[in-house]
Amino acid sequence: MRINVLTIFPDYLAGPLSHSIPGRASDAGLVEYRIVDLRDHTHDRHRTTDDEPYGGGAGMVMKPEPFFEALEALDPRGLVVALTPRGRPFDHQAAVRLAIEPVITLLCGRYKGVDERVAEKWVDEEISVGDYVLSGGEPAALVVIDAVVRLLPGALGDHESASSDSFYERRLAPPLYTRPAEYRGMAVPDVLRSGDHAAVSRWRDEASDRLTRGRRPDLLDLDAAD
Ligand code: J9N
Repeated sequence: MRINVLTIFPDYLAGPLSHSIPGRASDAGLVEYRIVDLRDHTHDRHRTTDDEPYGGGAGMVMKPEPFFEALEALDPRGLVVALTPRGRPFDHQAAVRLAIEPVITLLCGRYKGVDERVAEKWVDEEISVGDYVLSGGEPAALVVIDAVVRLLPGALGDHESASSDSFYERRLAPPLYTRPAEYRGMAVPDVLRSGDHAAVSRWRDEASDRLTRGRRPDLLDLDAAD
């Protein structure tokens, strides 16, 4: 898979994409990140990427030209996705949809926004990572990339599994324990140390159920599950 990212902060993305699962996946050749600096697609001395909004108001708006020219220079572009609070809420299902694309291009703007003509001409899909305001699309792009890349075949090690993650089957993952069996007076549930795999499986299932019903009953709503 190839993931292109258009941003005015290319350095912001480099660290996270070189670490953990996104970093290992790229080392293994499962994914290639191409980070495009929008300032490389400006023509003035100050490498200007924003300007005042027509109609007035506070804050600056990102100019269309750097996005247009950066996108025109990209081949292939694949599915073009803009990160924005007005987008469709990002979830596991959206990550699965993106993970089957051979190429995606993520557009990072700043909060006040991007000239609407960019969306009109180029954007296939708008995604929001949550109902809160970020200063720019970069952290949202990293969220999307991490969730997508861990779904690529071979991205997770032998001791990891996407199928036991929360949300894989619209339920929260059960609590986990490791050694020591007792720590500061707090014991690991006996059943997990019993060696009875069926009993362990039952306990985890019930714990998952209790957690999901208590904290995220919306996940159990069948209408929302398609
Ligand atoms: N969900 C979400 C996206 C954002 C952005 S995109 C660009 C700036 C801010 N905030 N919240």
